[in-house]
Amino acid sequence: MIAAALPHRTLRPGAMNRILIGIISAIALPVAAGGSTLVFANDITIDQQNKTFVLNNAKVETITVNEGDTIHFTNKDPWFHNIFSLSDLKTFDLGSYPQGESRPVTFDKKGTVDVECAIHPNMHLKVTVK
Ligand SMILES: [Cu+2]
Repeated sequence: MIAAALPHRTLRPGAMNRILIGIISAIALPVAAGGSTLVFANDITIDQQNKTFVLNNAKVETITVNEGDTIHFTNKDPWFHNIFSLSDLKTFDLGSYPQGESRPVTFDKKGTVDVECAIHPNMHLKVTVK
């Protein structure tokens, strides 16, 4: 009777990493080949400054965001603002809050949302969610 000895194999340092990379590639490749696109939600800050909505230090009256994005409404004025919307797509009321405070709204459906301030009727921001 002949005992066939199996070759004794040990993994060299780094071999496990290569195996893991191979496994990860096998999972990731079909996704890439299928044309799927991973879209990550963005966080956007819109300031309330001089009783206007301000994006990157410039007055803004319309903005387009992606579905799932969150706008952080940050009060930079030395008085209160109360940001709200009565739009069917996204009805919200952030309440009154002072300078330095920020409150988030996530826009989770496609369409248009009119954002206003309950304290300053001239403040308007149209958010288009695509
Ligand atoms: Cu206001």
